[in-house]
Amino acid sequence: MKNKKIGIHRLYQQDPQRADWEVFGRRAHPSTRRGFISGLGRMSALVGGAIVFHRFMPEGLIPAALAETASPFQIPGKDGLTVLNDRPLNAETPAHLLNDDITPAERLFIRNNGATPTDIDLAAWTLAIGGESVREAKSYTLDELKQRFTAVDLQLTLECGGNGRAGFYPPASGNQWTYGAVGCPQWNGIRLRDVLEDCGIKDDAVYIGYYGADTHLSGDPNKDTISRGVPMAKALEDESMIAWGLNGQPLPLENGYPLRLVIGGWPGSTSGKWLNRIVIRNQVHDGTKMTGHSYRVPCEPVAPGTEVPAEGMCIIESMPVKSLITSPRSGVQHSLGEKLKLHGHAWAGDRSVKELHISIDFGQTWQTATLQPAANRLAWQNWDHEVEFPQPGYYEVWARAVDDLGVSQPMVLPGWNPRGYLNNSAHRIAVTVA
Ligand SMILES: Nc1nc2c(c(=O)[nH]1)N[C@H]1C(S)=C(S)[C@@H](COP(=O)(O)O)O[C@H]1N2
Ligand SMILES: [Mo]
Repeated sequence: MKNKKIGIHRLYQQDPQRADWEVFGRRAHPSTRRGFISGLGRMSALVGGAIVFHRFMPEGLIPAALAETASPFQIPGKDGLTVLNDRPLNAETPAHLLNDDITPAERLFIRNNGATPTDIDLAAWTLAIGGESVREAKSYTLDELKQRFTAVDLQLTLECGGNGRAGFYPPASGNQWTYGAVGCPQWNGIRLRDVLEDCGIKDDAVYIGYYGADTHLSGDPNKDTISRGVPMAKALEDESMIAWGLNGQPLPLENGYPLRLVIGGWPGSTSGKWLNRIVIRNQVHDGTKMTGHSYRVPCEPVAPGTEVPAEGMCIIESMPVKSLITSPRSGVQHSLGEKLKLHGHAWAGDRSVKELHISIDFGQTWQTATLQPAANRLAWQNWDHEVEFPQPGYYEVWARAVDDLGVSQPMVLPGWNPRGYLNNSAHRIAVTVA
């Protein structure tokens, strides 16, 4: 059955008590049928303060703080994100709010497949390493991870495989991401490789898989939300991280607090959040959303709208070359005779970006922007440029990146695929010159 995604109001109309549990993890106390036994923290965070009289709050009541808006969630610690779905929570960042070279925590998108874990106990949190191909299964507390392994700080680009899905036609179901399911903060943690090698990797190891503490929307504790992974070669790269920090602060709750994987340059879905277990597999990991059509594209190009059997679908590995114009904001009014300063970022999965081209005449001519090297491998590269306009009127500024193997972003939609992944068509902004 298809996982149906509905908003908070519909959910409460259908079954208010169940909605309490699914949205907030809230359960009434069984003896009194009043008050909360769990979920209070989550509800308090969302309404913006402790609920003083929670003992008397009826079951199945949407808090007024959330009930009055169509998109009710004030996501704690986030600023300016566009909420695409509140169950599971999915929110993207408008391009102009991604202008920082290092993405601030409050501007990093959120892509959840299930319910965010509640009541996280840092002292009790462990990361278990297991699977068929581990020599010695081990478990580490957060303190042990911090003490035993070399600290690493890296800026790594995280982009959802479905970023840009909204552009596909025929449309693909799923979150209709436009441009903002991407960010490049600095991550603080350790190398995944160091932990895997501490346990020992058997010769037949092929893949790793992750598991996290988030829960399935059905409430069924036996179902995983998502459990994906990467081939050993990617897992063992210098930049593949287990992170507890983002820009020097603990990870935001919705971005995986207290521990996550960060696999730079690959679909965001490989960067497991709320990480509590890694398995070293002797076969391609077959966890939830590793198989079928999830995070896969047709192995051979297909005509738009084609139904592709599961056998014809291949796992997405490196993300393609892509760029954003983050300043100015689309729709800006500009004065004739003045130069317009442009700024943005470009990235290319496992590759680097070689050139960034700008057009103000719908692609007739292209100018070359100044492109900075990456802070480290797998971090996005910043670019700057200035343009002048010949006369008053409406213009579009287009940006197009080219990777180190000479592969360019397309202007139009790239290969259509059933789930709407990997749309890396060029970003453009509107400018009115007066
Ligand atoms: N445990 C867990 N890990 C997860 C997910 C999830 O739902 N649960 N979503 C994945 C997907 S599809 C993406 S794109 C990234 C998003 O990371 P972010 O929410 O920190 O931006 O996390 C990945 N890791
Ligand atoms: Mo994703």
